Amino acid sequence: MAFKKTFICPYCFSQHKIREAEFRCTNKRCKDFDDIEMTIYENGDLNKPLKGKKTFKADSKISITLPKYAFCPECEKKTFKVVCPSCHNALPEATLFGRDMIISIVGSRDTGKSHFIGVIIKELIERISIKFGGNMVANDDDTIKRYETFFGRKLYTDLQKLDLTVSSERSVNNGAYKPLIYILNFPHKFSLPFFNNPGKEINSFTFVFFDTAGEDLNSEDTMSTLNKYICNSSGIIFLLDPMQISAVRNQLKTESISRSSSVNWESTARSDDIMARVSRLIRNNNNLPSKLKIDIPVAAVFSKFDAIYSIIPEGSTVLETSPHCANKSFVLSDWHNVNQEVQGLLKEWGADSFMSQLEINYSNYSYFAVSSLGLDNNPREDGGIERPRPHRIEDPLLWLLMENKVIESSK
Ligand SMILES: Nc1nc2c(ncn2[C@@H]2O[C@H](COP(=O)(O)OP(=O)(O)O)[C@@H](O)[C@H]2O)c(=O)[nH]1
Ligand SMILES: [Mg+2]
Ligand SMILES: [Zn+2]
Ligand SMILES: [Zn+2]
Repeated sequence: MAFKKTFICPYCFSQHKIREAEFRCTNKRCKDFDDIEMTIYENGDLNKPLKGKKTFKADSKISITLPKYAFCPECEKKTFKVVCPSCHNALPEATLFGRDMIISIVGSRDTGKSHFIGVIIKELIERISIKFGGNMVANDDDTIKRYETFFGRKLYTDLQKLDLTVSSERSVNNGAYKPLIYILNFPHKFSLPFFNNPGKEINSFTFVFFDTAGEDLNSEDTMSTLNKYICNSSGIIFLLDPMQISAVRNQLKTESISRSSSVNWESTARSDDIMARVSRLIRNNNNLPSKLKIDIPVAAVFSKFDAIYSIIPEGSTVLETSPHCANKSFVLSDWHNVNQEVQGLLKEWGADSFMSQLEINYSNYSYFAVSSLGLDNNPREDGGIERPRPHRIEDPLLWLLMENKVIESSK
């Protein structure tokens, strides 16, 4: 594999050349310094900056890549710890040597982003990665702790639906503004015939999830970290709440709606609005003229599919269980049907403006329908749920992995 020249920091999403990465001294006896970058990243008080060991650039006159270790200019001890020059967080090895894979999850408020993230991470670790012969592990203890605090404990131990995500601008003290970082190890898709090792080669990916609050997406100027997260992504999962479409609301009993939506839908930003904002943002950021389409693949996903299950025509493919994991590949025939069926529903429900936003702005997109909680698992009056048993939650993600040439497709 060719040497990687740049990396995207999985903490602050800024992009740097590999040789711009810095080292941090790990000698406990070395002096502490004010760490401005880390203080800014942690939303701390710059008058009382956080302290940390010396960070410095390696002396790389001899090498164009990053050396394995460097010597602290303060104490002269050897260190192997590599940090991001922008935020000073320690970089995982997979970030420096593997592929970056940011799948951004966007959507207006209440579209089910948090539930989707909470459930897909669990499913990726326990089922999906295993089925494909790989694994997924948290990058650090902090990711494990934050997953448990914000998602795992509620969904899988307390059996409660999640609260609305607090805006990343305001949730300074709870750590919700930090991304969840995982390392995805997948067998190499292409086994080399000359080497007698089919399936032995493993690809590592830094896999990052960032739970955004819907309200942050409503204003373009609060999007700094969010902005980089979206613009640097390898794929976008755009969640749509079917309950925000009036034709759907009219067909369903109001009682089941109130329990799967916690905000007044009329006051939330419309999905086509958010889609337009996201597209404008990527265009500005990547200097893309409006004639050219954005080439990041977009999965447009109906969340909360369980809530509209009753109005889906019998015999539809979206009602069947997802076949991809069992096939260890992305099954194109199933995908084709689902894509057609969901587009059909959107047309029927008059969501034309969203569909044309997608068409105008993106060269590669596809429609999906998922349920994070699962069929017959609409939250009760008191917020109680049964253990999530998701329906087709892996479909959009596996499609994006296929588009990024991580997994194979089959007919
Ligand atoms: N029936 C059903 N409701 C869901 C599902 N996922 C989320 N919800 C409901 O939708 C509301 C908003 O979900 P949330 O994940 O907080 O949305 P976010 O604002 O986009 O993060 C929650 O109160 C849940 O009750 C699902 O898979 N099925
Ligand atoms: Mg949320
Ligand atoms: Zn030192
Ligand atoms: Zn960083």
